[in-house]
Amino acid sequence: MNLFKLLAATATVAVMIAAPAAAQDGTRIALVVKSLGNGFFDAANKGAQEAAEELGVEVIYTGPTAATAEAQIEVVNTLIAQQVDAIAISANDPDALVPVLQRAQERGIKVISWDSGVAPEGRQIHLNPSDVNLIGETIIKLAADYLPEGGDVAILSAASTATNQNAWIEAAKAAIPEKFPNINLVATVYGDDDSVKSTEEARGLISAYPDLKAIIAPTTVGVVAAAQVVTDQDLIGKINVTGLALPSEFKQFIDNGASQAVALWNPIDLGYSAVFLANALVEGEEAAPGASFSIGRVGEVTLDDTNSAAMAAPFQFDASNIEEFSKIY
Ligand code: RAM
Repeated sequence: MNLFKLLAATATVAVMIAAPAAAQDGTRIALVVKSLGNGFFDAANKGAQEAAEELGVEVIYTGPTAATAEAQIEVVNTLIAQQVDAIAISANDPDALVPVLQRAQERGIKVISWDSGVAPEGRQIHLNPSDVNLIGETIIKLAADYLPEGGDVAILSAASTATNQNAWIEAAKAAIPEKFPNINLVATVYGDDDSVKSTEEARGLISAYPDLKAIIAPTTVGVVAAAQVVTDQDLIGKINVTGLALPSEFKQFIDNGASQAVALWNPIDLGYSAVFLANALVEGEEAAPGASFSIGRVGEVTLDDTNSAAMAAPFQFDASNIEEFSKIY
């Protein structure tokens, strides 16, 4: 690998962090994230580097500075030029990346999506963190559990095109009428996994909906921003912030009461598992419905009819356990 060429090519769109792990067999797997500077993806990279060491491959952690599909296309083009062996991407859009990822596959690069999926035409495997319907139901339940009388809730999401959040929101909406009939979802807004935008959107929700009882943010960036706004506006006890949160970033808001509980899967395990799947394809394993793949110490996954699989169930964090988990991720 020509490091100078690599750095020059990526300088305008992304910060490239070459992996410290020594590759034994020359295999290079790129872990492309929605955006850099997100603690969730940093934790996933921790697991990815662990898998790299175990498998004797190199993992290149990369992504754009802003969570957009356009910026990810530039990152992928750079990786094609570098002739990496595999790309494992958490996508900012299910469709916009398909052409560039098809081009990568035509050049012999194996492509999987993980966390946030690419449409089946653009990848060989997709790894969901957990079952999509289960996550959708979980995020509504987290709000409903603390609203015995029901009431108005709003969703603060990530990018409006994010595959994962959109799928979870759809599943959440589908669960409301039957399972949570007194929950009234008044709005869904998008903070783009950007702290500033998420803060503005949280403030907007609070001023537009005076009876708001909960903000559900199925994004680790949005949930922190919303909890900070609730704290700053002295609304603790009036608006419960919940959703998907990284315990290390969110513990302070369980401690101060801005949130009763949140959920997440293990992001370290997710990055680790993605690298195992990408490497299996590099080693010649075939992705097909019904095929099983080892994800190392995390276990095994079997592909469904869209070549997708799910890693593990989400885990709930509250005052009883967030301290312990905040030390891990
Ligand atoms: C943010 C990202 C990521 C999502 C988590 C829960 O960090 O949007 O894709 O899985 O939240």
